[in-house]
Order: sequence, then structure tokens, then C-alpha cells
Amino acid sequence: MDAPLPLDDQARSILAANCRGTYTLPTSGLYPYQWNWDSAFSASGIARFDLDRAWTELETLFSAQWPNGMVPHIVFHQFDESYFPGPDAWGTGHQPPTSGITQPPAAATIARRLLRQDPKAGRHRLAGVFSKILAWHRWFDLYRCEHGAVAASHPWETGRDNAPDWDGPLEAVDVVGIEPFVRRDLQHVDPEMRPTKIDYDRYMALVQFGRDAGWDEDVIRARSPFRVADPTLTFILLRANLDLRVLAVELGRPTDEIDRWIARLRQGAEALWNPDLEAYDSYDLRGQRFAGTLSNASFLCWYAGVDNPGMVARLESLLGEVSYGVPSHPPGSRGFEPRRYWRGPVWAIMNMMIGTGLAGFGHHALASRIRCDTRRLIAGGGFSEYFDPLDGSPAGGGSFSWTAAVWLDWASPSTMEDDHGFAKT
Ligand code: 9WN
Repeated sequence: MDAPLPLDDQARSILAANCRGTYTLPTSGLYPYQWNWDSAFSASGIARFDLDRAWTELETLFSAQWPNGMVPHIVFHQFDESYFPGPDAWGTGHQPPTSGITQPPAAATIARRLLRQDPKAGRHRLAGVFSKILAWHRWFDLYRCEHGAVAASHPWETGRDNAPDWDGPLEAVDVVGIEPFVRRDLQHVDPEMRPTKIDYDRYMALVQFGRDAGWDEDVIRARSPFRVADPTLTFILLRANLDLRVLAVELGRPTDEIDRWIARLRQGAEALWNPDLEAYDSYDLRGQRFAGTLSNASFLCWYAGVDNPGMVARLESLLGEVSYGVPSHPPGSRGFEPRRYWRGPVWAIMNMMIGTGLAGFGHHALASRIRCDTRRLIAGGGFSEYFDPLDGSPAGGGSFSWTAAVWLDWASPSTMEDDHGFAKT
């Protein structure tokens, strides 16, 4: 039998196998389309062996931008019946077909990372996507920042689909009368690792609501039964605006508008501080209450340039409860399930953002623990979608693009302290 390839080579092979010319699948079968934040993170790994192709990944994503600036969470380049909900269920009428919601806006941060690797070659590529990123961030400011923090109109927008944060708010979503549907995810992954039936019914009720509203953001803001201010979107957009500002200066563009967004989002981030939980939390804008859940998104504060001694202490204590950090929800908390998706498992991309954020503030011991845990998880369990925080076993889909990208651009020993990886700000 042949010896297994070194992990760097395996990671490159996964990204190459998931490549569909100008974009990359998260993994084939389970997710056979282009996903928004997956693509951004994949680009940071692709840059390790093909910088030109990494820029193309972002360009392809923005080619599906809506006229109002929104960049959809899925782009259905080529129909594939192995995923539901597909283009018909969303009914957006866009070309290429897309979903009707967005996802955490990581692209500006990744564009800055690509530019750093080769400023000369990257400048004209950046000039091509800059106004598109700006328009997307403007869309967030216009339609999603009424609370200061960024509001999600669907759990899928946060990227943390079935986090316990949404359990309370989702109870307000009526599933009576939803169209019958067949889940495809359960044909690929053990149901114990995926969202439950009632979660999916509510996801689909919200898709139907948006479709019936013609994906009109004013209608959605006024009437959607689900409207939750979320730390994932808020911290990632804040960080993305800090990076966009640097890119604007680089291109000699004005920064006033971006400065206003940054100031607003900084206030929005503080509005997510739940004094009872003593942590950043999700806030249900309909029910007017905090979710009361500590999550891995709570620890994205440093990534967004927000230091908080209380959060350092929370993270230290949380890491003491698990063999592998950072769990998406703490063991012992209501709703914790070590292998069910966003209710406990560790996700490599979240670790990369948390770890690099911590390092940026000089919290080196914590940053290094998270990086080493990520490395141990991947070395032991492969390039899985997520991992059990208690025993490190792999879960969800396999051969996952963003896990491979995180390995190449941050977790691999071969990319530790160089001058262009994701870690640098
Ligand atoms: C719905 C692709 C995506 C990620 C999300 C993750 C999962 C989709 C799903 O997979 O969500 O968008 O069908 O489960 O939760 O963060 O972008 O990897």
C-alpha cells in the first residue's frame, strides 16, 4: 500500500478535486455549489499554490452579486440534484441562479490577504472587485444594521445554521402549510450530525417567506418572523470593513463611508454584550431578548479588533472543559451536542479567525493552543467539515475545502510564521 501523502499535499489535492474551473465546492455531493464564505476561505488556501486562481475564486463569487449589492450565500452555477434547497425553491429569478440570502462577508479580509502575497500582481485584480465589496458592505449597512449589530433574516446567513442561539427565535416561525420537501443532506451525512427535522421545516418556512416577499429587504425587515442580531455577521463585517479601509487607501479611494460603518459596527458589537452571560451573544430583535448562549462566534471579538479581558477569561475556562477547542457551544450548556453541527463541534475556519484575532492582541498562549488543537484535529481526523471537541473524531462531510485551506494557510507547521498567510493583519 502507498504511504499517505503529507498533509500539505493532501490539502492541495482536496482543493484541486473540489475545483470546478472558476470556483470551488465546499465538498462534492453534500454541497455541490459555490458557497459564499466557503469560497473566501478556500481562496486563502488556494493562494498557497495558485494566487491567480485564488483571485478568480473571489471574482466568480462577485459575478453573482445582485444589483442591490447583496452577494448570495449560494451560487447555483450548474444544477445538481444532490442538494436541497436548489434554485427552484429559492425562486430568486437571478442569473446565474442564486439563493436569496447572504453569508458572513469574509471576502474583503481575504482580498487583503491575497494582495499582501503579491501587491504588484494583485492591484488590478483588487481594483476589479473593490467596488463590488464596497457595494455589498453598503447593502449590509442599509438593510441589516438597524440595531447597530448585523441582523440575520435566516439562520443560514450566520453560517452557524443550527446553533442553540436560534432555538428561541425559531419558535416564532410557523411551519404550517410549508411545501413538502425531501432533504438531501441526510443521504450524505449521519442524521445525528445534522440539524433536526423541525429545524429544517423552519429553515424552509423562512425560504418560502422570503420568496413570497420577492426577496424585498424592506418587506423582510418589517415582517420576517426571524430577525436576530448575530455576532458572526457583526464581527466578520467589522473586520472586513477594517480591511476594506486599508484596501481603499491602497487604491487611493475615499474612506469616509467605511469609517462611518466601522464606528457604527463597533457600537453594534458592544450592543451584543449580554451582561447576564458576561459575553457577546445573539440578540433576538423580534422577541427583544438575548439568546443567552456562549458560542464560538462570541470569541470572534479579537478578529474584529475588539479586545475584552472578560472574554479572555471565558475562553481560558472553556478550553479547560474540552480536549480540542474551540467548541461551537460549551459542554454542559443546554443544547450542547458534541457531534451535531453547530451545537458543539469545532470548526477549523472559526478557529483560524479566533486564533489569528487573539495573536493580533498578543494573547499568544491562547492563540497557540487553538492553532495546535486545529493541527491535531486535522492530523488525526483528516480534512473533515467539523470535529467532536471531546474526542477529536471527524464529523460531517469529508474532503472539505475550507478545512484544507485553513491547514495550508494557517495550521500547517510549514506555514507557521511567514509573511503572507491569513494570520497577518
Ligand atoms: C446551508 C457550506 C455551508 C457552510 C455553512 C454550513 C453549511 C448549509 C447546509 O454548509 O450550511 O448554507 O446546507 O447545511 O453551516 O456555514 O457555509 O459548507
